[in-house]
Amino acid sequence: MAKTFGNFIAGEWAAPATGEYFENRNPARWNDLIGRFPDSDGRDVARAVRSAARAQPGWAATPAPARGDILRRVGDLLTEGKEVIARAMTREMGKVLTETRGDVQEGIDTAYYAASEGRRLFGRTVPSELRDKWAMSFRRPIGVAGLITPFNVPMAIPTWKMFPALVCGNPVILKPAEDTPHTATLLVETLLDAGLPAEVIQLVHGRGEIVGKAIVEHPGIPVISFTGSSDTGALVGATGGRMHKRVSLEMGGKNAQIVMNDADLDLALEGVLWGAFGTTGQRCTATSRLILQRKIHDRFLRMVCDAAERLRLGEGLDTKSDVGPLIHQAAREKIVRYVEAGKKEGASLESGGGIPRGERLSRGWFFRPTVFAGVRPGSRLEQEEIFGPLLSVIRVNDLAEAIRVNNDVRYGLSSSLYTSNLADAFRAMRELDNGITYLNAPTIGAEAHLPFGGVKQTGNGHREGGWPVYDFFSETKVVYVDYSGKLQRAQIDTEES
Ligand code: UN1
Repeated sequence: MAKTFGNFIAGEWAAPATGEYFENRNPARWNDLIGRFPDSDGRDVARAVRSAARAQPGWAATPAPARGDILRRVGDLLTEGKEVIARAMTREMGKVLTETRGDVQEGIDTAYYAASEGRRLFGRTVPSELRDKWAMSFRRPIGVAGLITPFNVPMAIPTWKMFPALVCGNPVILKPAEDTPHTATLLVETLLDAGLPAEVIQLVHGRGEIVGKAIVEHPGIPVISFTGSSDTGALVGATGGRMHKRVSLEMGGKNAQIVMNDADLDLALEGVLWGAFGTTGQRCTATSRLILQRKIHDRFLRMVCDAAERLRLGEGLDTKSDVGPLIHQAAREKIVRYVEAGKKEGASLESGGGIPRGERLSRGWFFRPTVFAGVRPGSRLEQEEIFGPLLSVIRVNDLAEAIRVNNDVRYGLSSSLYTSNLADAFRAMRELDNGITYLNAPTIGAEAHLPFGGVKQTGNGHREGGWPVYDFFSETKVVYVDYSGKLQRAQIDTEES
């Protein structure tokens, strides 16, 4: 009998108001039921907000270094539990164990960064333009933070949002993806074990269109951080705008790896395999376009296809597997539809393109690593975020054309350029229209202590990770202290001056 899990609201594990649950199954093996999780609704969100609001004054009054100390313990506990959490994550999400270990490691890195930030959270002191007057800024918490996170990086992405929000003094409500509720549960248990006051964290499981929507629309949640599709992000942003909320949106990508004639092709090959087929292509940073300069096009395409065919599909817990399944049936059906669209658009299917045969993989949502060549700039395959193991290859004449193709999409998360020409590298750094550019490295691999995010319809100007996220989760307060003993008027000319 599979376990029934609860929400974590008002300091205890609780059944949802609906009394309904949804099943969480292993995407590599449908008959493996992990557990039943709450199919919550707005009533659970409302209770969570009331509880978090109760916790807020006490948490805000806790010195930031002490808040950071709790996160250091979280980092220690995640380190101890890394293998157990990684295995649970692979079981519910599907990606291979090396990747789920990396996902937990990114949470650990984020915890230690946040812990040390508890001893910084810098404000500024600057000179006043007037005599005997002091001017400074410092940070205050905002209030209850609503965090809505996706399935593909089920530990790191919640920690990117949650740990800075907590260090800045805000209680949090987490709504994890309905595909990865178990990893979120393990994260919340870890925070509680580390000594976080219980009502400072609330976990509400359920569907985006019900629980996510209720969080976005609740007037008691002034700050929202969302990672997901650009379409849903637009709805979150619209509601946030109407309700004067602060909203951080991390959305789609259509990332390209560019390979120039002078590149180290073996290195570029390793990069594209990891970028395109790691996490089965289900990353916002996944390489979904490969832009090749004319002279190396045919040779490199062959190298990619040969290597893609050798990748071994399988359950993520099996150490021989390179590529796990897609997250669910609908995700796989979407890839099937894109393969059809690609063929209709006249692109040439060079490798993969179908569901693997054979008993071993028959109970999971597997799809073969797929490569299309001759993909036309502007076509659907070239423009739309696919979120699966499908790589579109485009041929170009020179760097200027490669940059144009890279930039000519609605998204702008990451890009990668393989070249040995220093001048080209610097030109591309400036002109590639993305939040992150990698030189001689794949489109994935962001580190926790640098800003993460993209331009255009990938984001709305905020960044996660690194230092800017601490600004997102705090209000800046400015204080002027006038100790001159007289009225001094800024900007007003006086007779003496
Ligand atoms: C995502 O693509 O959804 O850069 C986040 C990376 C990871 C984070 C990925 N550190 O690939």
